[in-house]
Amino acid sequence: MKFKHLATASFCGILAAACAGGTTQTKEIGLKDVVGNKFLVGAALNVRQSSGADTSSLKIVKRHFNSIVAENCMKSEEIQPREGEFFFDEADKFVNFGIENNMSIIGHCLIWHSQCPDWFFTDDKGNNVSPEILRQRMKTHISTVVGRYKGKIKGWDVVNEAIVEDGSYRKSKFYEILGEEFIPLAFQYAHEADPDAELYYNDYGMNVKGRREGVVKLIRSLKEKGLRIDAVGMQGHMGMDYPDIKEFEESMLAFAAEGVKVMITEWDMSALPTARQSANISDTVAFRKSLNPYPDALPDSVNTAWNKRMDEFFTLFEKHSDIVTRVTAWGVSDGDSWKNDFPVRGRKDYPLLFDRNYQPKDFIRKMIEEKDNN
Ligand code: 9MR
Repeated sequence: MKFKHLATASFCGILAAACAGGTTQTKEIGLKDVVGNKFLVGAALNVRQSSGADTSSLKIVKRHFNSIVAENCMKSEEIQPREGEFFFDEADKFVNFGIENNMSIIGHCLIWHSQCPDWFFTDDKGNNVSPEILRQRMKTHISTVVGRYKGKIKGWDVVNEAIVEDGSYRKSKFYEILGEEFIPLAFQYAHEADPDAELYYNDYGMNVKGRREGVVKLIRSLKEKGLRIDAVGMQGHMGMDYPDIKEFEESMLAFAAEGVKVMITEWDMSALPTARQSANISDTVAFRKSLNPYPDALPDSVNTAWNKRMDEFFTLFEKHSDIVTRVTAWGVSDGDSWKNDFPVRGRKDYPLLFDRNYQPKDFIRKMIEEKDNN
């Protein structure tokens, strides 16, 4: 076999493997090789990526990640925009990409107050439907979507963002019509549709004490009802001054103590001034120049501080690799991130593991170089 040099990136990270015939084949080291089997490392894909159009991003995805989640194409407004009209084209491409590349595929998300079309909750006259009708609509939605990808999706974010900071239930339409019952029902329907799929509860701001306690109560109540819940997804939408790493760790341990695994989902860290600590997309703040201080490039001092803080969190995830089963970035490279428009529209942010030139950030590059030197 001829010497095969696959590296194209501008930093080292080549894993040499001796072949049986005495020749050498090389493989680019990725983040997934650094992490090994401690936990899965994933990225959220947008539709340009899962359809194959964005080839620069896909090089990164194939090299560094062994898990993917759909950033948008499986949300209810995308997949069932009108009652009974399912649109699976983009979700099919996403799932096929994962299968072709032998990745653990995560479904996001089945029941969420946001990006859920109005028809879900209303009748012909625009009034709220009865609990019975909403139950039926949830069941049809969940069993159709989960059923279509049965055996292909490793796990589903069954319910997203249903508990608020004081630990109480978000006053969503699901809650208004069904009360607390909508969560166990969603888990039950998902399990019936694919008994082998893992099932997760996913939320942001999970370091906050009230929400932590609310989620712990929720896990207990699902388990008391005999329902399956495999893990809690702790969305990792972070900033330079939040969350407190100790509080974040406390929540990780609190969830694990209830007998579920922990997944760091939706990981990104804004390098910009914090305008608001929320991942709820209606919580926006008006643009001000002072909130967009680095429109050209990130100053070295901020870049260093950002990498240090990301590294501290990654070290925390590795420290708890007995309970952490997946760490997923919310996007591939900075140019794609939702953070460029949230909570303030039109900022230039630097929140992901790869920069706008598809190069790994320093803390990732260092981990790869260390692995390469060993
Ligand atoms: O990143 C997603 C963005 O492209 C969408 O416009 C937005 C609304 O659907 O959702 C973003 O992803 C959210 C995720 O689905 C749930 N947690 C918060 C994320 C950021 O809003």
